[in-house]
Amino acid sequence: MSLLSGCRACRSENLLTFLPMGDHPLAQAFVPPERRDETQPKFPLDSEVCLDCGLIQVADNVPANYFHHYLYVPSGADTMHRHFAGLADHLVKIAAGGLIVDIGCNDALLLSACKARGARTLGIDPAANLAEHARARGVSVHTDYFGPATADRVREAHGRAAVIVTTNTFNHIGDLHDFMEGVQRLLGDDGTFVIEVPWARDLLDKNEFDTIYHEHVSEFSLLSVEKLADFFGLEVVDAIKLPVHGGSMRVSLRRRGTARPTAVVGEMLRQEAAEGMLRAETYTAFADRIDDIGRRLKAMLGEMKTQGLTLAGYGATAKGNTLLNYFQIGPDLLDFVVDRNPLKHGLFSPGMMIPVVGPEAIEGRRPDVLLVLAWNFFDEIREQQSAFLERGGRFLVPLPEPRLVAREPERDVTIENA
Ligand code: JHZ
Ligand code: ZN
Repeated sequence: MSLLSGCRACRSENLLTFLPMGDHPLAQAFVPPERRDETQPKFPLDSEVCLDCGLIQVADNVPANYFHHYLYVPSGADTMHRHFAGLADHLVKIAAGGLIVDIGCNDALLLSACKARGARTLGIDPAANLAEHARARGVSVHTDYFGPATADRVREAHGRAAVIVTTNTFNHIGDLHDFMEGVQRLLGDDGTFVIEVPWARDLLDKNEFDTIYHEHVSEFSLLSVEKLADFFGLEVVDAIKLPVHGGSMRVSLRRRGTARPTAVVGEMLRQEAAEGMLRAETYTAFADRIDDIGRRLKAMLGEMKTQGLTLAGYGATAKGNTLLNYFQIGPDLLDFVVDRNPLKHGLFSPGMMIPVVGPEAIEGRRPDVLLVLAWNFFDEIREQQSAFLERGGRFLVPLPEPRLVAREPERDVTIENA
């Protein structure tokens, strides 16, 4: 049974439910101590895929005002500072003095980099708390959800955009057609719309099921972006694969006929179809792999616990909460989860109710093993935590396959069967 009436991108009804994960709390609904005993609302998290365009999606259950106050900022990771500096170089070049609008600008990490390079910028984001951070960086933000009405208001006040960019936001959008209608109204005739999102191909190849949650209602194939764009007279003119967030893509769209698509676009579209992104078996095999990983991971954690080791998590991530809740890894296994973001300290992880504390607990409470819930930043975390590794601590990286990482690289082991 499908909770969606049709594909969010291409409107097809050819949907397959392939990973029914059951009811989950919202992935970033971290719980303050005074609400510990309340029952948390849960919503079905049942992944479906459109077999006509390869868009992986879940029904949009997030309450309407959910994004008005937001806990996540990209600035917590050095990797993202470097990444957005590179993107800013590109955007400023193609904007050529015109307005750059970032939809879902968060704390303006990207736009402040654009501004520093001399660009005219405007952020749009519904999170009032984050707009304050953005303004502190000197970036103006229009605080609202994006859609045709917001697009008209912004266009009236600032004119049309040379570049509209949206990073890790397009996958949060429940009504993609409404959003695209807004883009079409705000984008200049010669403008470029740049989308950065996790790429569904990487999700499938690297078992990244945990990046599916109620905020991430879609995981895009390039095929799905192309089909969606077509409804609005836009076309994909370039696509670049990126390493961030477990594998993403940067897709550039323009009004049809205003630029010739690069060869990469056709090649990537062909590959997606040829490599099974429109075949049911690809998704059922993926779901089987995930369940198998869950069994092995839990067995490993249980075994280490029996040995008397202290276990904790690294990264109070949204994706971590999908993984913890789906695999039922709770405070009986992990004593606490550390995270650098102070907004999350003192709270409990949604569902599993594991306490979140600052990274200093790694030295203070000396866990033996850290389950890496921010596996997308593992290189950065590993570098930072050299003292933990030096004293014999080990990381357990859950995906693509559960793997223990110790100080000497040769002691990395992939557990085939726990
Ligand atoms: P990170 C969020 O997902 C939510 P999450 C959201 N839906 C989205 O789209 C993606 O981001 C982009 C911490 N950290 O980026 C900081 C350390 O503590 O994987 C963050 O809280 N130490 C908007 O939550 C978390 O890990 C470190 O050294 O899954 C990483 O969160 C580093 C590098 C990070 O996103
Ligand atoms: Zn579709």
